[in-house]
Amino acid sequence: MNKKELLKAYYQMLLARSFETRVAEQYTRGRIGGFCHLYSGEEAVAVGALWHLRKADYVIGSYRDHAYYLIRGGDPAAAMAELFGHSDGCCKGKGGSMHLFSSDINFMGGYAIVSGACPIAVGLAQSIVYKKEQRVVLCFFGDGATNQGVYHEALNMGALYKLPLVWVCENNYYAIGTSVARSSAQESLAAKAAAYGMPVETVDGMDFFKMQSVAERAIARAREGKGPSFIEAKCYRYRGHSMSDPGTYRSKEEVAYWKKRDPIPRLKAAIKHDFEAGDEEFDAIDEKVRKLLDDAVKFAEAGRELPAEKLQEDVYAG
Ligand SMILES: Cc1ncc(C[n+]2csc(CCOP(=O)(O)OP(=O)(O)O)c2C)c(N)n1
Ligand SMILES: [Mg+2]
Repeated sequence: MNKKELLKAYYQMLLARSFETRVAEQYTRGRIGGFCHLYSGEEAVAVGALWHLRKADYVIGSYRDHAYYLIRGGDPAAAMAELFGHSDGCCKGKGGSMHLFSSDINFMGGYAIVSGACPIAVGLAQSIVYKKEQRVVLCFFGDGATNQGVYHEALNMGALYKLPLVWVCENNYYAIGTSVARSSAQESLAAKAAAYGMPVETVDGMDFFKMQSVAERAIARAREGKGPSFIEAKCYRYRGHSMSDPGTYRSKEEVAYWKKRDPIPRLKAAIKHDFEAGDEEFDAIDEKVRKLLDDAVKFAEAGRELPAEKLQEDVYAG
């Protein structure tokens, strides 16, 4: 990858991280209601996984969904307005934090039900085969999803029918406060998925380079019609499960260990090492992100809720 591409990856990660910082501020000020889960710490997983996708490909994921939407090219202002519950949000304020969606960028949504996106990903992939399209589906979910019944049905069907799917498991070691060790008889989530007869890989999800490389192989395989692959990305969320979780089940040492592996300074250092990139180039990106998010917050502040009589619109298709 050249310097320009790497600076783009840095920009995407910084945008995702900084968006979450703004969301936390606005949530604390009471402007955002409902459940709200932040992605801070896991940016290399999403940026790396999505790096080799094409515009026409589908992305779908869990409720921790702001980063997916932004990295796919969603408008930060429309996302912020959505979180505020305002009518100019990407779902007219009806979805909120957990249900961002935009067919314009083929982001088929965040889903609040643990593993809820997995069977829908299978359906999307089946539609691709049925319509003889060239797209692939990339589906994000957490470690907790791997204990759900429907998850196993989805993995089985995807592999059985050789569907154009890439499964990306964000193993951040916890489902709310329950660790993988306490909830999964098989702690290797890759080993658990291997039972369905598809290639599996475990990767350092805090490393953008490793993440994109593993995803590149999986995406190419899906595109060639060879069927799904499974990626277990080991990562860590820096904040509690949601805005209402202080995260007291994790030790300070554990959080500090993972903060040392922060994917953003790690990528910055790599770019500086490999190319002649000065601080001013990073400062310019920081400034661009700051301005974009200032504007996003202003846009959200200026909006209004949808009138009550419009609430039942867009509920059913057709
Ligand atoms: C079917 C179902 N059961 C329980 C919940 C409550 N719940 C919300 S998030 C969550 C934890 C999921 O953890 P994981 O899949 O590891 O994703 P992470 O939050 O770590 O990204 C649970 C149990 C839910 N939303 N859906
Ligand atoms: Mg988890």
